[in-house]
Amino acid sequence: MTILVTGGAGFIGSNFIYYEFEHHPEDRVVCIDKLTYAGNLANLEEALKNDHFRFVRADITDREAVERLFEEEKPDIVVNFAAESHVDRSVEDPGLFLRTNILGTQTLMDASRKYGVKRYHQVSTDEVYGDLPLDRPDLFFTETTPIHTSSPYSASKASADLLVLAYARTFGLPVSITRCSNNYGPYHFPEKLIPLMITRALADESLPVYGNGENVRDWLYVEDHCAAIDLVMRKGREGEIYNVGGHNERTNLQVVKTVLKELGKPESLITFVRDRPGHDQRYAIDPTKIHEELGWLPTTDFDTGMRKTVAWYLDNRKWWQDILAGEYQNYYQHMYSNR
Ligand code: NAD
Ligand code: TDX
Repeated sequence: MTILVTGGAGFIGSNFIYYEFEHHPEDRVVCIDKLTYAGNLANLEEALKNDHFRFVRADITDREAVERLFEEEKPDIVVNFAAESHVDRSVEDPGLFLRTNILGTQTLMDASRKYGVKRYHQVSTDEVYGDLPLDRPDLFFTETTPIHTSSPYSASKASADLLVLAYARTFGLPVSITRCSNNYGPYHFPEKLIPLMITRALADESLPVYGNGENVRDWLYVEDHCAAIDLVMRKGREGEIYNVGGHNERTNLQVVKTVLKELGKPESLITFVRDRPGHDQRYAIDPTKIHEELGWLPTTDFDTGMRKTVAWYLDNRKWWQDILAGEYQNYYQHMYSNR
């Protein structure tokens, strides 16, 4: 079987490619990635040595390039990870998010229709449901929670989801969607909360916590997300949405303090900065459906996952130091200098 993975040079996509090689070594994996600032071929160094792997640098909104690749590879399954994924950047430049996240999805689905793929899987997010209030810990997102987005990023992801469901209903495209909570683990780009805090704490730099740090995220170790996607794209029911999360809610402040404790760094590094505009309060996933239908359960608890993640950043300093030495340096200045 040939699996086309889009955005495979990013955080979750690269972890997913390694998951596939480990669990389905008989399958061929083709990766298409534009290599934006978030895409990094170093993530795929090991994959590139595998005979069952091909990497193609292209933009998912480039119809000609996408169709050429489908013509050459005739993929059985398409898994779409490719996206602009950082909420703060979507506040700076919404247009880019709409192009990649919505029109890119359309381009991939048009090619999937033309070449008769057996399953088009959309990697979506819990952010499409908006947020939950902090004083209602009894509430969780289910697959029937109405879409209610807050940022240009989440609006673009929700728009893509609606388009996926429309292609299923109108054209009979065999689709599935997973909506996952916040991931963490190896290859996480150091603009996101956990890797940003690890890499800055290691340099004894201030740790910018937005607002009062009481916003809650539901954290899932990336390998558990990969297992869920693998299960849904192979065995999940066509046309269905599956929420993915492991009931691992933490305030941002708790997460940052966990990082500091793991690294043996002082809490005095924490600095409260101006809040993110439209900042979602709390995300919390109810994963009952994927558990009951497909038997999925997370296998890595938060403490173990954080230990593994911090160890990975300590063992792979060159990976993130190369990123910090590049264009990303300007990004930090631009986004945080006036906070
Ligand atoms: P990421 O930013 O680390 O990686 C995105 C990848 O997509 C990069 O390799 C980038 O080069 C590529 N890409 C971007 N625009 C492209 C384009 N136009 N054409 C081809 N490639 C392009 O993102 P991530 O954190 O790995 O997220 C992957 C997917 O999972 C996204 O769709 C995101 O919305 C979703 N998701 C992420 C999380 C999370 O916590 N990170 C949680 C739930 C869902
Ligand atoms: O410097 C920071 N300080 C801070 O307090 C950063 C970068 C973040 N935060 C806060 C904002 C959020 O409440 O930490 C929380 C997590 O922030 P991000 O890492 O930017 O993630 P989030 O906005 O929750 O979105 C992530 O999860 C859902 C991914 O980036 C999305 O792609 C995914 O869909």
